[in-house]
Amino acid sequence: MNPAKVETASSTLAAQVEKIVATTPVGDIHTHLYDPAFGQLLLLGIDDLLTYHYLVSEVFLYLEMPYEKFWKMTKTEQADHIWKNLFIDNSPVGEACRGVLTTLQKLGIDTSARDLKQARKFFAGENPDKYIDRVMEIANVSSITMTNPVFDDNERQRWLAAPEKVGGDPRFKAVLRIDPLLRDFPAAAKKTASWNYSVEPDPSAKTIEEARRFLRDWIDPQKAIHLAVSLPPDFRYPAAEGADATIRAGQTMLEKVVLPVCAEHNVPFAMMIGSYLRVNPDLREAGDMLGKSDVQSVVRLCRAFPQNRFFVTMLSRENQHELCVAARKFGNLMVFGCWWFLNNPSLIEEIERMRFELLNTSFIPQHSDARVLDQLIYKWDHSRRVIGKVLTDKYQDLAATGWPISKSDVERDVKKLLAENFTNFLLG
Ligand code: FIX
Ligand code: ZN
Repeated sequence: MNPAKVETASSTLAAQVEKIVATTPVGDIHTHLYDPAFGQLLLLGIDDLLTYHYLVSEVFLYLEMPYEKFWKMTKTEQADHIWKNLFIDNSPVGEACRGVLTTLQKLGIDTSARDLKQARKFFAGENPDKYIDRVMEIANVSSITMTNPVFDDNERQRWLAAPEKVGGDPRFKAVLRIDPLLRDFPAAAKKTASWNYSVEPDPSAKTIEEARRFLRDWIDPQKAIHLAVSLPPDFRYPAAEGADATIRAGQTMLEKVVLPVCAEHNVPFAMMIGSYLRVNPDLREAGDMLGKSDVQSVVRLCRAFPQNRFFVTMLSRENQHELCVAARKFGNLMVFGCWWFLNNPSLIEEIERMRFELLNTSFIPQHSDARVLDQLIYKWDHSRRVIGKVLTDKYQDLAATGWPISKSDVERDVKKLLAENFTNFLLG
């Protein structure tokens, strides 16, 4: 039967694409959310939304306040302070501010009241488990991928204390996050040694074998769907001549431990490259920033490890074009997301246009990086609008060549972009 021919009049096509993008469930491939079994690690509600580290750094744009004075406030006091300075005394035009308002509005809270009373009343006594379903439904998110940093004691203890409880929620998928292993091996070696692995700061054959055992001991109980790391802009593969022992040890861990264990478990390795941590330590989690990274290091890894699959996102706008071209060269490289400081409509639009033009529909346009459950609502609403707009433009370019766009074409493409490119790449 002839697929229903979607009118290519731009308004009809745009409406069709917008609807399909809005109603296609998304698998969110990278968040910092937790299933309810992790207790207070799962953040939700207006005070967590307002004290999101993006807004913490932004509130200091307006007000010279001693950092310690802010950090001494309670979470509610911090939220009030941020609300007053970023929403009331100044228009909340920033993306993170806008996001709070989109979320409240979609939850049915009257933002025109411009006060927090109604919002606080709404969230009081929310049952996290039921609320997760509600947020996933509003955001149309079918699966939430967590970030599970095994070197973080708070998180690690929860896995060890109740392995049958945490990580068992089908709405959430676990990812084994291993930053210290590659960024600060001496510290990672000390910790793993304290956990009864014979791992020493100097990566001997024994250390390599024990570090592999350590990863194997976590991948399986976590049912980790892949391993992940964030790397600084100066990450290089191979390490530069004369690189210090820590950098060389990190490379050994990557080559001899992480990638072999990923390959044997047939799981991808996700590299998020470009974050300088705590450039302003007084801002704590809000104190990180970006730098331009080296795409050729990604190219060399994809070439040297054809048996591995790599999810890669980079934090610098300046890396995006080269990373797209790298993805054209390697089938084991999957580009994903508009990460962190790129998760703004103007940059999402630029990056997605570039990707459609260079990669067709063979990439993962976005992830939320949500740290607070309710953020799923705004992060996906805002991103779907831009992705839909760009995709419509691309279909209109096709229509102009006489190529008919059917509804089932659009449904097929959007399902790949929002879900199947991820799940298929996981399976290899
Ligand atoms: O390394 C990461 O996973 C980053 O996404 C986070 O560290 C960062 O704080 C963040 O949440 C950005 O959106
Ligand atoms: Zn993240």
